[in-house]
Amino acid sequence: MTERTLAIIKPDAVARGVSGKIIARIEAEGFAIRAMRRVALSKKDAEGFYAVHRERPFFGSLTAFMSSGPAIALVLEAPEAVKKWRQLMGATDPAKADPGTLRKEFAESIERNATHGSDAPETAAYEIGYFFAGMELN
Ligand code: FUP
Repeated sequence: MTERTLAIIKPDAVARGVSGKIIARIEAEGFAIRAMRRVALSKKDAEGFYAVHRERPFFGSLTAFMSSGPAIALVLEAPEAVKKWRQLMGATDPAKADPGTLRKEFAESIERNATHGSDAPETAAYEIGYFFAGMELN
């Protein structure tokens, strides 16, 4: 069944000028891009987005990084998009990511790891709503 997920090309990848390569890969792997926007998150925006992680030791550093420069938010559509996009991203820590995954190729560290993807369809619905209004998704 067709599904949607929220993807983010994070500030490290945008700053290094590899967002085009990542978008090309998204299309080559068969995702439909249903929405896409350059976003400049404030610290508060990043804290809201990562609220589930607020007790974690890396929360302050992660939200500072995510608000350090422009990112690109996308809504990707495909059968089993959540799982498929997480497979394409690879493991959170690039040192553990499989060859051929985006994080293996583009991530610098577990924090500056190039891309984000929702971890479940319910999370995807919430995260898509965090960035995009319904009218942008028709
Ligand atoms: P993922 O779903 O792969 O993005 O990973 P998590 O939800 O576990 O973590 C969310 C983000 O927190 C990661 F993308 C990067 C950051 N993070 C750290 O900076 N340090 C850690 O030890 C774990 C995660």
